[in-house]
Amino acid sequence: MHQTCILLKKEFKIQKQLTPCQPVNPHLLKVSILGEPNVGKSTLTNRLVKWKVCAVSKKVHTTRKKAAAIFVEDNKQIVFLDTPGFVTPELSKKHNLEATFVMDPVRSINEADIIAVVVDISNKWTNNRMNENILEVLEDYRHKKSILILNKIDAMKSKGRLLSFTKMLTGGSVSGIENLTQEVSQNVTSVEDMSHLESLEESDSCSAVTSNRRQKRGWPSFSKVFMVSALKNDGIDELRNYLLSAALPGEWMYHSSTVTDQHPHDIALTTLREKLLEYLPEEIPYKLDLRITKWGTLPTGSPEISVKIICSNSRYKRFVIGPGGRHIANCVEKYRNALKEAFKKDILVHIAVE
Ligand SMILES: Nc1nc2c(ncn2[C@@H]2O[C@H](COP(=O)(O)OP(=O)(O)OP(=O)(O)O)[C@@H](O)[C@H]2O)c(=O)[nH]1
Ligand SMILES: [Mg+2]
Repeated sequence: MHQTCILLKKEFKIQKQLTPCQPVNPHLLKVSILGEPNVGKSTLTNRLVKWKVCAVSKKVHTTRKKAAAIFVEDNKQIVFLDTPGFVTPELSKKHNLEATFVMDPVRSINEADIIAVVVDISNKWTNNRMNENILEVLEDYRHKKSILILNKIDAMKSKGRLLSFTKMLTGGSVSGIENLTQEVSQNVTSVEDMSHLESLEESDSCSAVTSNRRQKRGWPSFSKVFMVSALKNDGIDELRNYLLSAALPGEWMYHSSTVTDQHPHDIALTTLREKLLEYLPEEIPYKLDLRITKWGTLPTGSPEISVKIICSNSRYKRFVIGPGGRHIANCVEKYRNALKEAFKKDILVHIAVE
C-alpha cells in the first residue's frame, strides 16, 4: 500500500488503529535524530523519508516536540524520530521553552536503536567540538549504536578543514580514522565526492572515552561518519542505504501507509508557523496563537481549512499583515503550496488575523 499523509481526522484515527501489516521477514530500525538547534535535523528527516512532513525554518527552535517520520522499502521500515534542538534544562527555562525541549530528545533516544547526531559543519562555533550535553547523553547511552552526520557541507567555506573537524568531533581516536584520513585526502575535492564518503570503520572502543572526553571534545565511538547536505540532497541516499542495511529483524511499528505520526491539525499549524517564521522578526511567531476554526470538505470534495492567527497586540498584527496586506497574502500562497507538498492535495485555505 502507498504511504499517505492523512488529511481528515477520522481517517487519521482509523490509520492509527490499523494493525501494522507485516511483510515476510519484517525488519525495523528506529533512529533518533539528535543535534543542537538549527543544524538541519528536520530538513534531513524530510529528505530521508522523501516527504516533507517536518517543519523547517532558518530560525532556531522550529521543532517544538518530537515527531516520527517513516520510510518503507521492501520488508524494511525505518522510523526517524525528529527532535527539538538539544538544550539544557537551564536554557529551556531561560527561554521559556516547553518541557518537550528537554524531555523529547531523551525520550527519542530511549526508543531508538541508533542515535544519529547531526552537526552543522559550516558553523564555526560548533564544528570543532561536540556539544557537552550531547557528549553526556552519548556517554549515558553508550550501549546504543551512534553515527555522526556532518550536515551543510555545501555551506563550508574551507572544505580542506573537513578532516580536521571530523577528527575533533570524533576525538581523533576512533579505530579506522586512518582509513578516513586516506579516503578524505584522496577524495575530498568537491561536495559530490564528499557525499560518497562512507567514512569510519566500526568501532567498539568505549574505553578511555570518559576520561578523555573533555580534552578531546569529541566522541570516539561513532560507528560511522556521514558528510551530507540535506539542503542539496547530497549524500542522503548513502545514509539511507546504510540505515536500511542496519535494520534489525522485528515487526513493523506502523501500518505501511503511514508516513508520520503527527496529527493533521499539528501538521497544518506547524506548517503555518514555518511560513510565519520566514518573514516575521524572531520573537513574534511563537507569541502568536494559531487556531484551526474549520476543517472540512467542500461539496465539490475539495478539502478546506480555516485558521485564525490571534495577535496579542496591534504591533504584531501589523507585522503579520504587512503593508497593504502583502505579507499575509504572500504567506497564504506559500502556506497553500506547503500544505499541498505535505498532504499531496490541493487545499482551500482561509486565514483570519485578529
Ligand atoms: N546550507 C545548508 N542549509 C541547510 C542544510 N540543511 C538545513 N539547512 C537550513 O538550516 C536551517 C535549519 O533547518 P532545520 O531543518 O529547521 O533545522 P533543525 O535542526 O530541525 O532546527 P530546530 O528544529 O530549530 O532545532 C534552514 O534554513 C534549512 O534550510 C544544508 O545541508 N545546507
Ligand atoms: Mg527541526
